[in-house]
Amino acid sequence: MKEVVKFGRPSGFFEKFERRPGPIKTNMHYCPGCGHGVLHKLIAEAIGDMGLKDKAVLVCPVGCSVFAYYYFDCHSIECAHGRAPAVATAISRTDPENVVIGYQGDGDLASIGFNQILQAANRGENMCVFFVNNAIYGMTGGQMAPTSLPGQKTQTSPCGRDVAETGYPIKVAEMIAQFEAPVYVERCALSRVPNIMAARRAVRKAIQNTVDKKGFSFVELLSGCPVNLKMKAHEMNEFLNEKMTKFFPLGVYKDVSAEREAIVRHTPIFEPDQVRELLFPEETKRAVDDNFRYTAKVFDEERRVKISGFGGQGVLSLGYLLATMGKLRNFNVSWLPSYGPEMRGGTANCSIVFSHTHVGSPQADHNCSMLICMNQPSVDKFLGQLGENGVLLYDASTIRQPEVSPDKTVYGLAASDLANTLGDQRVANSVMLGGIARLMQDCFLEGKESEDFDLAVEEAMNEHFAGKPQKVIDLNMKAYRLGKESVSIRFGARVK
Ligand SMILES: Cc1ncc(C[n+]2csc(CCOP(=O)(O)OP(=O)(O)O)c2C)c(N)n1
Ligand code: SF4
Ligand SMILES: [Mg+2]
Repeated sequence: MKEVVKFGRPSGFFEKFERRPGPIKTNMHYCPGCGHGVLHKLIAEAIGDMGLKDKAVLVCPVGCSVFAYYYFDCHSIECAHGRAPAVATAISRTDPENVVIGYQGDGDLASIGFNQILQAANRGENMCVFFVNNAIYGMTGGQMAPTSLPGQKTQTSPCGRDVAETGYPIKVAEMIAQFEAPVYVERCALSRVPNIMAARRAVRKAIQNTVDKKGFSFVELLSGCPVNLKMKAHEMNEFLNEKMTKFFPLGVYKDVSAEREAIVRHTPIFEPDQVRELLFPEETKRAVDDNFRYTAKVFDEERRVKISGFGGQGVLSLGYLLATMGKLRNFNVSWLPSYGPEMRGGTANCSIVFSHTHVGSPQADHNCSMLICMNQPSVDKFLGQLGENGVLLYDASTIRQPEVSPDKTVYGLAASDLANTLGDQRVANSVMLGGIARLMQDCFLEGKESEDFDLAVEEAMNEHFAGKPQKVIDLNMKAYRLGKESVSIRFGARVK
């Protein structure tokens, strides 16, 4: 008699399972009677028949089906336990032409990764997910799963699942169907032939929805694990048909696939200027004015500034003012404060980085372009971080004249004493800002940009002290102007 093969190996499977270790390269590794093998075949048939071998991306879980990629002749990726929905989201979003197929067990999906699947479903990611509910942790030897039935004996519930202790089995299909976004949710069983044929239809429908970009489709499959449930084949089928379906009724829980249009997601914006314009429309409008584009050579590279002193000297505010000026003039800028637990008297410093392009690290701890010190310990600690050709500005009221290498430029300004003459020690930082203006105009800025510095200071002060009485802004501007005209020490490489 001639042998007729009615249902051969689906073309969505490899001819031989070369990745499988050991000598047997034609059989799957699943136990006899396991539902995974049945579902694999349904998916492989669909991938082959629907011509998706080059487009399908199978997202594999941790569990007995961890090695699903041994078998499927399509793209595949293995994920950390429960994280398949996040990985699948990335694959789907990076290329909408990918046909993303999630595959998860009940421990993977309904326990460690439960939040992941709910969020992916709620976002309506374009993917289909096949959820193998075998009411047990199969791979690890039969511990209770979130879907184990009340009274079900497992390794971790030897007397049977006690709902008073561990709650009730989670009905995942029903939960997912409650969300607005999913288009199709069905529960099937991999038991007798009519059920398997219904599962076959469900698998194809879910995959077709993904091809059509309809969004999230979910098929739960009640599945056998005869080994861990310690059942013979016919007992396993009875368990699925009689016991599991009582708690997990089969059927379609939601199907709006026909009504839903294909999803159109906005193309993500990667252009920093465009993002800035969207987030800060007003500031961008002001800052794109030609006057605000600083073209000085000093800004050809990223510039790192460190400001340091005692807490209470306004070190952080001075840094923030500088950062605000940078922001108002369309620089990318970062401000990173660092201070001890004591607000006054302790040490404080901050890093400010200006750049025409992106800011790498916001930390200025080496190769600084400018170091501004308001107490002696700051000079002692940070002078070594001043880069080649760097500029130091120090408060000459409190700091002795530092010794520097010939490439450095040094500005000294008796900021604390000058602040005292204005009757308020707290404006020493604005006096120092005047010193910064002087050194910027001496060493780096020219023409329009040099003139603009005062305006930028005024705008930054207005923003920084917004809501404070006008006299606060006036006093700080006065301190700034005083600082600018009072620099008493200048020497080094850049001083002509
Ligand atoms: C982060 C992490 N925690 C725990 C495990 C151990 N572990 C491996 S598989 C598994 C449960 C698998 O059960 P299920 O998802 O139901 O798959 P099944 O084997 O039943 O198909 C667990 C807890 C792991 N691999 N990684
Ligand atoms: S342990 Fe259970 S789930 Fe795992 S392969 Fe065997 S039958 Fe299938
Ligand atoms: Mg399981």
